[in-house]
Order: sequence, then structure tokens, then C-alpha cells
Amino acid sequence: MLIFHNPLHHLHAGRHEMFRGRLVACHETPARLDHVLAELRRRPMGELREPGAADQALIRRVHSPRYVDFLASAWDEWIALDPINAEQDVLPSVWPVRGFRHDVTPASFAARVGLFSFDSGTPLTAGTWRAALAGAACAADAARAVASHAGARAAVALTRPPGHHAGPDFFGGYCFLNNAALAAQALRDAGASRVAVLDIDYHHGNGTQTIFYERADVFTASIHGDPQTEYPFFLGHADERGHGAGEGSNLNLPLQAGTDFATWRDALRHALAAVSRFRADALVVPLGVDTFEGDPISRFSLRSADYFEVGRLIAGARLPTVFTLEGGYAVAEVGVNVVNVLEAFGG
Ligand code: OKP
Ligand code: ZN
Repeated sequence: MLIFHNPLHHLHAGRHEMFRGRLVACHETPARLDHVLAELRRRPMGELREPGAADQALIRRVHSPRYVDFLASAWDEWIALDPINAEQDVLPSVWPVRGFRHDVTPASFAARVGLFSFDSGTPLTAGTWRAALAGAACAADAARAVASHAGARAAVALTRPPGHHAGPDFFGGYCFLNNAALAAQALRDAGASRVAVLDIDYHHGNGTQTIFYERADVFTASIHGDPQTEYPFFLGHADERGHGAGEGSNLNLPLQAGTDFATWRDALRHALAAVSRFRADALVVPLGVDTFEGDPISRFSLRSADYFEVGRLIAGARLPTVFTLEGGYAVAEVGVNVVNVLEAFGG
């Protein structure tokens, strides 16, 4: 398998996030990806490549241009307001909820930060845009590698920051550009007629669901902590099945906090059967290992050895597959858990 790693991921290093009512050190750290790379040096899974330039046109088909423009200039605007701002990351503090307008882009920077975000847990830093762009380039290049004529069966995009919570025009959940959605769109553009996204991160992939909700050409499935109690709370219920042309092309499998591997694996089999019925030409797997029993912010109980079976089951779909890296916050175990999936997937 081909592995695209983001050489600029270190540029995104948030200092604080709002978490359970307090400012705490960020869970989503550069060390996470360093552990994956270290494990890939111990157990090489294939050629390691750096991505080419990001495809701005692709990014602007998945995300709204005004959102992309905002991300590109946000840090410069923030420090132009006052040079002392460089000592703090950008965090939103006001949001246009029900009844407010979304069509007017405010002149105020603070107001735009709120318009284009949904939580206060996602700091935007000096290097966020460059890191996110290079991560998006990994996802697009991974997609093109599996789509090409002599394509690899699988490609991995080692993306940081993660992506599956980022929507058409908002950041949140540590995510800015939706790497999995970009991979799915790049696969469509490269000739795949039908693409399935199977999100196995602990948290519902709300951004990906929203991006494709009214489309019949991309099937989205997500197995995640029940949003009644788990982040991102406001999307991810079982009755969300897609809308309009996309009716029936979204599948949510929420599971209660505390779910063990046997139950989680039944959900994975169920999701894989749905992917098979959709007759996809290619598969994108937002791969989060925050389903691990030791994860500090999540509540499923998968063990490291279980990830081998996860990889085997996904390989059983027999589809060209792109993995994007999502969550996993038990930092020391992230590398082992991710590489266990990849090793068992094979190819
Ligand atoms: C990202 B991914 C709320 C912060 C809550 C957010 C968790 C994001 C998980 N202020 N924490 O899906 O692993
Ligand atoms: Zn997650």
C-alpha cells in the first residue's frame, strides 16, 4: 500500500481547547502522528510518499469558497487585530444559532470565526492552514493513487489535522478540511461512479454526512458513540438516511457508550453489507482509533489486537480503499492500533 504523510503536520499545534467547561491542553497533538510514523518504521506497510501541491479547485468543490478564503487568511487577520494575539490561538466564542442569518459574511473577525465553526474545542493556529492544506493534498493524492489504471489496492493518507467533522463551511472537532470527503470527491472525479465512505472513528462523521447528504453518488456510513450522550451531539442519529436524491444513501449506527468489540464488530459487518448493496467502486475509510479502551475522551472498549480483525473485515469488501487518519488520543497506542488495521488489511 502507498502511504502519504503530511510533512507539515507539525505546523498545526494547538495550545488549548475548551473541554468540559475548562481550557485544557489540546488532545489532538503532533505526537499522535509521530507515533504512527514510528510504528510504520518498525512495521513498514509500503512506500512512504509526500504529497504534491494541494488541489484548490477540489477543495472549493467540497467546501464553500468563502469558508476556504476565511481559513487561508484567518491567522493573519487575527494578529493584525493586535500583535499580542500571536500568543494565543483563535477560538470562537459566538455562534449564529437558529434564527440568525448565515448569508451575510460579517466584517468582524470574531463574528466570522463563529459563523464558520461549531465548537470551542478547535484552536486555529499560525500553521493550521498550511498543515490542513498539506493534509488535504495527502487525501487527494491517495485517492488518485488507488483510482489510477495500475492503481494500488489501498492508499493511506496520514492526515493531521483530522477532517471528518469539517463541513461544507465550518470547522470543529479538531477538523478544518474534510480529508475523507476530498478523497471521495477525488475518486469520483477520477472515474469512480459510486463511492462509499465508512467512518469508524468513535465520533459521528457529521461533516462528511452533511457534505454528501443530498447526493446519490456517495454513500456515507458511520459507526459511533450515540449522539444522545457523545460528541458531536447534534447529528448522527439512526433516522438520518439522506435527503432528496441522497435519500437512503446515509447510514448511521450509533452505539451506546461502553460498547465492546463483539457488538461493535456486528455494526461493522452491518455497515459493510450496506456498502456492498450500494455497489461502490471505491471505499474511503476515515480511520479513527479512539474506539480503543484506553482512549481518554471516548467510551468504547476495543483492544489493540481487535484492530487486526477490523482490518481483515474491511479488506473483505474487496474495494480500492483510501484510509484517512482521524482520531485516537491514547497517544502512545495510536501507532500500534492504526498499523494493526493496515497490516491486517494487507495489500
Ligand atoms: C475529533 B475526532 C468540546 C470539545 C469536545 C471534541 C472531540 C473531537 C473528536 N468543546 N471534544 O472525531 O476524533
Ligand atoms: Zn473521534
